[in-house]
Amino acid sequence: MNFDQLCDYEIENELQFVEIEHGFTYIEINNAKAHATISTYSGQVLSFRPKSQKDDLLFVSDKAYYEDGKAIKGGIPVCWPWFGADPEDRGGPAHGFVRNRQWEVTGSESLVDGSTKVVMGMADSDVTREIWPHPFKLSIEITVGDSLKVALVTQNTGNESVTISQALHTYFYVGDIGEVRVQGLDGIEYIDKVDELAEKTQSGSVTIDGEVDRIYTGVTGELVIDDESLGRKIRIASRGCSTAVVWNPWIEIAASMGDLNDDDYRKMICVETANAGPETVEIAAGSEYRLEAEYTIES
Ligand code: TA6
Repeated sequence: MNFDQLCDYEIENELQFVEIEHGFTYIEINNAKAHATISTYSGQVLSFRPKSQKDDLLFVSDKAYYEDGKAIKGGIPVCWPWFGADPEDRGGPAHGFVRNRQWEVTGSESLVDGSTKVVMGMADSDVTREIWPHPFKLSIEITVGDSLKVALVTQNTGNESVTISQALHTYFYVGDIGEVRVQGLDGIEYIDKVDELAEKTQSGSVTIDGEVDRIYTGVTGELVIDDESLGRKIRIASRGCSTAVVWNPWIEIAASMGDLNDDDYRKMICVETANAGPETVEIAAGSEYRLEAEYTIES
């Protein structure tokens, strides 16, 4: 899809395409309610800021890689058709292969409530079937308004059922990680990836004072990131899943990552809407599956 073809999806004074120095194309949405930046490489929201807010919803690393085949560190990376390591041990990349490649724009729309919707997608090809031997259509619907809505829609276009795991691996911007509490997980069981996959139960809010990498299972309600340092709360309403992943790399892992500054661990937290860990999703031949998240900032 060349730049001229993309421009067919422009909406005057609302949705524009911008070519970026490193060869990527961004979708810039600016409507009466909010501003958002979305990368067509990786199908990834990089910025969302309601007009009423001074700070972005999302964290993006200053040292993020913008290179074909690499993931952009920050925003909302899409992990699909697996979360974590390749479950079939075929040597596929961590967190799947769609955050590392170009998506097509397939729709854009100005909605009656003043929001703007854009849709991107991809389908199986010789290249994807080498990594994951299944036919599919994948699309991401992004709606930018008072809230940010993201829906990841998997269509099984083959003749056999497929099993996937997936996540919206959202990096939220926080003022200072020491003043952040994740609410809504009290009493919920989790797998602790920094303690040999021990099964534990959350007591109270999640606070971060060391490396945290947890897969919470059986999550039913809304989650809230209460950030006292920015004086705001982020509400996360998810559908199509009962798993939430909470990740902060803390000091040593942040320092070891080439695409994070040493002190970035204080400025971010990942709270992920996922079908992951024990929760995988089987999609029957010819069916589709929706994983949805809506993010609202309150201050
Ligand atoms: O979602 C948490 C996690 O799987 C961590 O285990 C950590 O490996 C992280 O994601 C890596 O994310 P990245 O975007 O660096 O690939």
